[in-house]
Amino acid sequence: MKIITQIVLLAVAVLLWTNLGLANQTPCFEYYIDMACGTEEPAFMFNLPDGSGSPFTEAQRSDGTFVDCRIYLTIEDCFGVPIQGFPAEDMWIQSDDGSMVPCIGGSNPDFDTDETGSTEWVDPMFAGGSTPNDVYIMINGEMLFETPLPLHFSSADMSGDGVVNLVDVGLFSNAFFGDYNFEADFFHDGHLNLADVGRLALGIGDSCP
Ligand SMILES: [Ca+2]
Ligand SMILES: [Ca+2]
Repeated sequence: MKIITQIVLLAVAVLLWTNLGLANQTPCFEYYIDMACGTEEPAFMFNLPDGSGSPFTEAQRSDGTFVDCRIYLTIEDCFGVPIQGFPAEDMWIQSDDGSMVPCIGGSNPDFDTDETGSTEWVDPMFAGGSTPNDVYIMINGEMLFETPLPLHFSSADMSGDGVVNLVDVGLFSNAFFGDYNFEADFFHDGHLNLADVGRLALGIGDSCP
């Protein structure tokens, strides 16, 4: 696995993992996150509710440059033994203010942790709403790290109701004309133009599964 840039983030957390029948114990887990694009610069992704938006490998910098921002998460116990089979459904990405609205399961990683204790976010999320603010990785409802991911999301489902329809076209129109608005910069290059309209057009009619 080629990891271009290593991060930084390491935490030790204690969870009750009832799936292992350990509800009366407190197994110790260590979590490691790597992001291929590093954490120094923000990156932006475009989501659609049907999962046809940007994969994490096609995030964009502020100037529109494409960048691979896939996320690797590894879980080990406190003896360094990989935790295999940790359910993808118990891990997700969440915005701190709820402004990014995933479909059910729409921001989980791509698979349960494998034999190395690892999973990845590569496939596009299924989501609406937008996140100029901070987003975090959650494990069983707990924030994994206090450091936010350097990722921001926009979506043609601007209303965040799980479908792209005329309501969103109206919201886009309001955001498109006037001062620059991050929420309408679907092809994220710092400008609102036909590339953004094109991404809206591609999304019209899409809905959560
Ligand atoms: Ca909508
Ligand atoms: Ca743009």
